[in-house]
Amino acid sequence: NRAVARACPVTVLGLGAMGSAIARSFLDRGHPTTVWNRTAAKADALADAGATAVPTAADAVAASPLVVVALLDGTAVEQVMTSVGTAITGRTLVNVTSGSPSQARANERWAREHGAAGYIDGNIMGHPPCMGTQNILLTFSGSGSSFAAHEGTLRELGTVTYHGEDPGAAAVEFLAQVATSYELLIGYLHTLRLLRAEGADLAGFTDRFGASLAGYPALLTSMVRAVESGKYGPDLGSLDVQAALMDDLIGHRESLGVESVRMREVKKLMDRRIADGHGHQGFSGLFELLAPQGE
Ligand code: FVH
Repeated sequence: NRAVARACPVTVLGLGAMGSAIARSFLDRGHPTTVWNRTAAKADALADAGATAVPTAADAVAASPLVVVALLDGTAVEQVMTSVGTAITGRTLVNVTSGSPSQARANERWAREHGAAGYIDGNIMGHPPCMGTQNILLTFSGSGSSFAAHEGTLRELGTVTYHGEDPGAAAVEFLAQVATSYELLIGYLHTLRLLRAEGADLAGFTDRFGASLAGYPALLTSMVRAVESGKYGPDLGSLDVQAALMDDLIGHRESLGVESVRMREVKKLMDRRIADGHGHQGFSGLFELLAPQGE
């Protein structure tokens, strides 16, 4: 119930951009909030706003049943947790520091071995000033009972999805989301280079491309169906036709001196697939060439 969730005391370890925004959000919603940061001065503004700043991470953990960790990276989490030790006993540890699935699973083991009530791994997408709004996306996984106990409090931070008991699952989702964005955005930057070299209207193109993204969910759905079934229809046209188009795209980039390494890599994959006798299939079929080595 929200009244209970609002009253739950919370501790935030790490008061960088993200940790400060989280602590501020909890304070704004009436949670008794204890904070700790390696550089103590970063707690001053939050203390002025009503948080309790304490000198050690162990003191901070002892103060609340729910402990949120927002540090730079996995190494920082390891160092701070080592200093916390058994003070974590009986507390629920929510780590929203970005990291790998294996780090998340190791953190869960550490928390269990030190008597924590539960471990929840989290990842955040969004800008710290948006904390406490639906524009912040939080993915969590780990102890289901701990998540159920603190779901109300965690949902106050933004739009939450829970990915099950595997503590590594939230990191899998986060890394997949971020990687896909980077792949898309580097393609977009390449295109802006090309458009600038052509003297075209970059902003106008961006508006049109943005509008075309509305068609992507249907395309992605058809691609994932092809990948899951192993039946690769001619999604964007047959590879035979697409490969010829790729030659034009690469030639255009190179004629303008725009870097084309990644596009050449895609073309190589198409050529391999065609050479293997799959030229009638679509782009999705390249999935077959992206397996981890040895698979
Ligand atoms: N800020 C963002 O936009 C992104 C959004 C996506 C997710 N990330 C992840 O959130 C984690 C925290 O990021 P941050 O933006 O808060 O990072 P900083 O502002 O640089 O603050 C880092 C805090 O970590 C403390 N710290 C670093 N190393 C140690 C250590 N060895 N021992 C103890 N604390 C450590 C640092 O303390 P100090 O330098 O102030 O003393 C800050 O409190 C991160 O995983 C992002 O990937 C944010």
